[in-house]
Amino acid sequence: MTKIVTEGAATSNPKLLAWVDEMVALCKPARVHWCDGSQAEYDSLCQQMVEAGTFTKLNEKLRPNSYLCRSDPADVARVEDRTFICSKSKGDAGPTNNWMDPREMKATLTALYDGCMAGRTMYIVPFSMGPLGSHIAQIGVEITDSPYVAVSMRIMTRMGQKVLDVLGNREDFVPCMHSVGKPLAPGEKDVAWPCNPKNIYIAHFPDDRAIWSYGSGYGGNALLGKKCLALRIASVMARDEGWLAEHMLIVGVENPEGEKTYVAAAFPSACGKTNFAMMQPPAGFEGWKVWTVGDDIAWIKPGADGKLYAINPEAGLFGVAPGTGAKTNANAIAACRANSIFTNVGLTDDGDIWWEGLTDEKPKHLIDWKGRDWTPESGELAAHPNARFTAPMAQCPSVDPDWENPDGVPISAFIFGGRVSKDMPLVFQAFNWSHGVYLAATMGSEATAAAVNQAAMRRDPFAMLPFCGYNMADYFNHWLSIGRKLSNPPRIYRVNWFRKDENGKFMWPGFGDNMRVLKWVVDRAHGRGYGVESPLGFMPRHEDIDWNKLDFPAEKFYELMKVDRDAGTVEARAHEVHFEKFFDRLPKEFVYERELLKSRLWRSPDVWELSPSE
Ligand code: O2Y
Ligand code: MN
Repeated sequence: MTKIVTEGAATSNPKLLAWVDEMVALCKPARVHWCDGSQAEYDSLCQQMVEAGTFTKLNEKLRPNSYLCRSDPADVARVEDRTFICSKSKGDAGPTNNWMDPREMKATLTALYDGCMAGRTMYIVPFSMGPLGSHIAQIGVEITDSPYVAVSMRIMTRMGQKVLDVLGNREDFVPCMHSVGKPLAPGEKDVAWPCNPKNIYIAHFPDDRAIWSYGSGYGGNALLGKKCLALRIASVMARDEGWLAEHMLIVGVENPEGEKTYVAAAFPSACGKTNFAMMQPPAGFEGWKVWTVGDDIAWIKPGADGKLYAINPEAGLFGVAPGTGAKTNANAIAACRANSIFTNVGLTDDGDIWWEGLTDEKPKHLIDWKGRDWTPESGELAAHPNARFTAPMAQCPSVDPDWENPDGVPISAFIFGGRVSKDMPLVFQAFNWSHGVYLAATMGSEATAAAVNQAAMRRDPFAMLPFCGYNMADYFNHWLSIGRKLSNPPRIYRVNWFRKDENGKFMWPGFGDNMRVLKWVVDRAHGRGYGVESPLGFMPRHEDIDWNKLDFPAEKFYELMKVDRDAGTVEARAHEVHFEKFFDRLPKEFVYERELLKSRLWRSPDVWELSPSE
């Protein structure tokens, strides 16, 4: 056998070296490169991708050190139906995950990995999820044949030699195996975005704490630190070790007196999560500031003082580009002003990027995400709807000074929100922890903009449906048991920015005005604000919300907050259907929570309304 060239970062970790040797023998790459995480390495990999046609260097004046990337049009998003939780028993994966026997999955993937990197470079990417050396952080090592993955991991995680130094000879790293699944025959010309979209597997082995991915080079399928490690595998670690790995943003809300309150929030996709994470307070909230700790994932541990402390395990933003503009999210736009990668967006004639919603005025001409000429008259999208910007978190103007605090930030409130056009009030607070867990477990979003009917409601408990690495009923029980350990648990809230009036118009302005709701949330978390007991939870009266510089009459607010008894009862019955699939693993508390909800509704008027006299 010819000896292959190995270069880059160095380690003497026996377990890591043995695993890499094993994967080299299996995948048969032409070269092996250990990523050191340096700028020089990043620049050289980007240049290599420019030469391969994968990247286009953007105008250095307009978008310094940044690149456009076009993926294969068949490889543009996470593929949930090819995502597997391969726990020993099917029951441990639960009814909401695809399961395959781990031995069968390993046999299938070992056959696919055999020779899969022929003609390519194997990159060894050591990374830390969380600040280096933090007691909450975890180390992973991704083996990949994609330079796009290697450079993206440098933005999204702490990556390179410094991670190997912290790891030393420890054995507790998460092995993350990835291949685009497109070996090159001798002399075969490569394509710009190699992938194997008909044969994708994103496999998780919770019992081994390992990840094996094959066939896709895109996003969450390939950058294995994000959804695969930081959520699916970490949720299993968290269950076993008594902490929480959550699909949540983290913000610090600072009032004009300088008091800062940290809040974590979970929203399913298309509910404005990134905008909330980088919220700019509206007129009337001068002196208030919303700081960003994280926009997508939170790792949360109980502290010795009985409070919960959270870190953002990521170091970058992998945000949805379309719809993000200076008016909707100026902080995100500023974050990707330089040192960023833009995947599947439009390329303007002056060498910058554009997507729908970036500016009000469309460019007269550009090259679209498929590399074709585009004009506003084309009748096609310039950017793919799941086009992404990858940008360093540190470049976000609202980044919290404590975002890399290795001990995390103390969490005072959890917010859960879906997208519901009818019957779901703007905001209410759970009566207690177990009621809050029930609210989070039953949350959902409408699949379409159509009027609510239960069939159209996609339940997404805790916004974790695609990301929980084990049985979700066990996950609900885990949340209940965490609450029991806390002396001062965070308060829990449900929000809904998307209620519509009888003309189909949104009743709540959203965006920066969500600050008004956030202020009440924070006040309540400190035991200051007032809350009226409604059938659903504690609600603010009109006078409990700060309306400075917004004309929002009491009648309109009470319309936004009202509870329809029959609709609420239909919803409560739908919870029963939603939970049926979990059988006897479901927490008994949920049965009682549902019956309490029904009883509160039975005893309420047809339409329960707050009134100015309340
Ligand atoms: O399509 C992908 O691979 C990205 S999915 C994603 C990216 C950033 C944050 N959240 C998500 C998500 O699906 O929740
Ligand atoms: Mn997400």
